[in-house]
Amino acid sequence: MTKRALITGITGQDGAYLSQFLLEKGYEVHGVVRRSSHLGVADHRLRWLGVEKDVAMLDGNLSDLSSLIRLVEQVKPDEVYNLAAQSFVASSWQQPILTANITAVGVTNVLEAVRIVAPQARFYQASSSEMYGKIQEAAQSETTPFYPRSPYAVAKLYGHWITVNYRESFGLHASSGILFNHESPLRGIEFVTRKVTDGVARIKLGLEKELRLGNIDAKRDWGHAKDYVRAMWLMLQQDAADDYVVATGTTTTVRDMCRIAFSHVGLNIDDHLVIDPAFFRPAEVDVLLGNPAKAKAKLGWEPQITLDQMIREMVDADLARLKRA
Ligand code: NDP
Ligand code: GDR
Repeated sequence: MTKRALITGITGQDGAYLSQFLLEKGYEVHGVVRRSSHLGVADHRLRWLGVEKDVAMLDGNLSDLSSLIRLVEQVKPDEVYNLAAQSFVASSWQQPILTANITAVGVTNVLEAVRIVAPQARFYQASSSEMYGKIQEAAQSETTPFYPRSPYAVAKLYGHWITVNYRESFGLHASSGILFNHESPLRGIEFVTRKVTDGVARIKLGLEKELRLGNIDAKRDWGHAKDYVRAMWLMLQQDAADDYVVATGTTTTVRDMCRIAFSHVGLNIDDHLVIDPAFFRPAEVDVLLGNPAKAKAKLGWEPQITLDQMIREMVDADLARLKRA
């Protein structure tokens, strides 16, 4: 029997890689797409991976419960991956209420649609290392206390706990993946890795002279999205639902991540990097470092792509894109 997956956030970075992964496994893939005036470019990431014709795009919105109920009735999914969110931390101070409506309450909408229409379906919630926020332990695991530091992180914490609650209250097979930062050539341009690789490619091609960033002392545990979507799927293949940290176990400053990008094209970071207070945040998460021991032991998951490999892949993809333009 062909398995059916329903993915919210299918037009985002992870939605694209997860679609490709599930299609390779023989799944029928359906995705929720919100209506916008830019329909036609919504599937640009799926097109980059060459899978846009293999997925069904369905009209819905995380803030509209009736649309989600209708889609779950229509698709009859075996697995539901809730990846949709207002996912940019910096924007969450500009749009805190929208962030709460989509990134927090939106999770309850998806869970309700599953509970009412397809309670046997397995559910994945895209939780985040941002929930740890103000660091309390050297390496964060599933038992580390949370201390969110942005409206986004507060919303994600709600999404995490409502997932745990629906598992405990209604017996749903609902798992929460606490994923640390993961990137790729399909990363949104507003996030720091992609901003850096795009900026370095532009400087290399003579299109720009400088790269303006905020807090380059922040440390992140960066992995590749392609590795991380595999962990999402593995969680839903387990007999019992659970929560898992997904991380590399290595942390790097924004500054050192930039160095990888600049040196890949033979440029000196000090000649081009400018610190711009406009990119500092009202509250910062200084250090994130995950402990993926549980995912390794129970899921047999391990990352395969290093930060160096990933940043070089991203710079090369940006160079190729800019040369085509
Ligand atoms: P993206 O920002 O690339 O994608 C977000 C997706 O959500 C897009 O498809 C977007 O659609 C969709 N979306 C936003 N609002 C709505 C809405 N109201 N209704 C329906 N869809 C909506 O995120 P990523 O792919 O990077 O991340 C996937 C998930 O994982 C997110 O929930 C994110 O918060 C979480 N996460 C990400 C991490 C990372 O490092 N990437 C780490 C930990 C968690 P549109 O194309 O129309 O904008
Ligand atoms: P983050 O990712 O907030 O960790 O959330 P982002 O790449 O935006 O920031 C990482 C760190 O870099 C610092 N930084 C800058 N960030 C951006 N975007 N732009 C800059 O110019 C800049 N300069 C310095 C930031 O201050 C921060 O410390 C991502 C998202 O994908 C979330 O959805 C996800 O939950 C978390 O990762 C885990």
